Amino acid sequence: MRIVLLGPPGCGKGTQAELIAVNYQIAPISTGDLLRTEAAAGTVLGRQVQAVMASGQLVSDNVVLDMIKRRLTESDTDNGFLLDGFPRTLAQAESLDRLLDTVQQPLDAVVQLDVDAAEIIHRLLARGRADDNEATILQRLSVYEAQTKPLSTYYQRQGKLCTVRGVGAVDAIWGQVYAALCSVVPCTANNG
Ligand code: B4P
Repeated sequence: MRIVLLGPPGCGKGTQAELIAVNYQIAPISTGDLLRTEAAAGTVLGRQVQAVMASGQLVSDNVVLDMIKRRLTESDTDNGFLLDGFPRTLAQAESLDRLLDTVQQPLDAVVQLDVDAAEIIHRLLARGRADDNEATILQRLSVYEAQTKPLSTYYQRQGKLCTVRGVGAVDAIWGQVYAALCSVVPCTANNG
């Protein structure tokens, strides 16, 4: 299974990504986590990444694409992968499609989690990560609307988009995500 998880910041991507990865036994890949690891390493690139993330803007497509290309060559992705927070721009989505076309392993499904802005602000202020202050959250939401939201139409046209409302208990949302994935590909997960 090759799956993309789409949705605004704080919609529960990280939470549902873990459940999908465990149940389908595929590699969870979060570009946010990869970028935070780079930032924590304190390299020149890491310091640049840290500043961009703190501002609520997106890190450049080239940096993110290089990371993803390297990560997808690792052997734990042989059985499939779940991309959490990638792609976030049309250019990233098109590059991913080209990359997967060359190995004849197209995406199976794209799951979009829908959560309204008020709930997102409430959740992220409660989480309190370095980029979870109100000004940065509003900036991230506006970047999402402008640059990432158009990806729903992109994947809808490919017939791969499933949308799930991401509000309520985590387990109940997972049940809907699983049902949505089963409507696209036969149910093979161990949905315990
Ligand atoms: P990310 O790390 O992807 O952060 P995020 O969008 O805020 O999502 P996250 O996964 O953390 O939140 P989640 O919904 O799981 O990106 C951070 C930054 O990295 C970006 O702003 C950007 O600068 C950069 N970046 C990342 N990918 C990039 C790319 N491809 N291109 C360019 N730049 C990129 O969880 C949020 C909170 O909600 C948690 O506290 C969780 O416990 C809670 N929650 C989850 N489900 C819930 C539920 N059902 N009810 C209540 N709370 C819930």
